[in-house]
Amino acid sequence: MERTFVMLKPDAVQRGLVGEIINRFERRGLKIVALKMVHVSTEFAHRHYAVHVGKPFFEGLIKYITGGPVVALVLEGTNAIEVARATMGATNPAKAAPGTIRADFSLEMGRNLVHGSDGPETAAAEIGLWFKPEELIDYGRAVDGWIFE
Ligand code: IDP
Ligand code: MG
Repeated sequence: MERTFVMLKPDAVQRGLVGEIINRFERRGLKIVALKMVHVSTEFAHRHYAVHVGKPFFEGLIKYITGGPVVALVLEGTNAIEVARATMGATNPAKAAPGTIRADFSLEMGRNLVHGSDGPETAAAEIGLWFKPEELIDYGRAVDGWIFE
């Protein structure tokens, strides 16, 4: 069982796509173990996107992500990190496979709706950055036996 950090970016909130996007992760079988809305500061956005400091798109990315509230969540399930990213689609919506969130609802990299951790270390770091331990809820679902073998 694995956990990943997912963020619905400000465009997802503004465009009324929060339910649609969360629905896709839920239908996949991923379990929501944490969920909140946050309007992040520039300082916090720099910490979240620290790996991209200095890149040409960095300042635009910070403006984008601090431009309105986001919805942050932790998802749990088999191969959650890989599965969440596959459900999102490629970073560039033009290259994303049809049926993915980014392909179905977006056009540009700088407005690609959703973030997902890219590996186990990043997932642990991002979950720790965005959530206090007590905000992660351990619970079972009656249907778990029909999703997890
Ligand atoms: P990811 O979100 O698919 O992991 P990253 O390479 O980690 O992609 O980039 C973080 C975010 O920065 C992307 O989701 C996208 O919003 C933005 N971004 C990345 N590359 C570009 C670019 O070349 N132009 C504009 N925005 C970009
Ligand atoms: Mg990334």
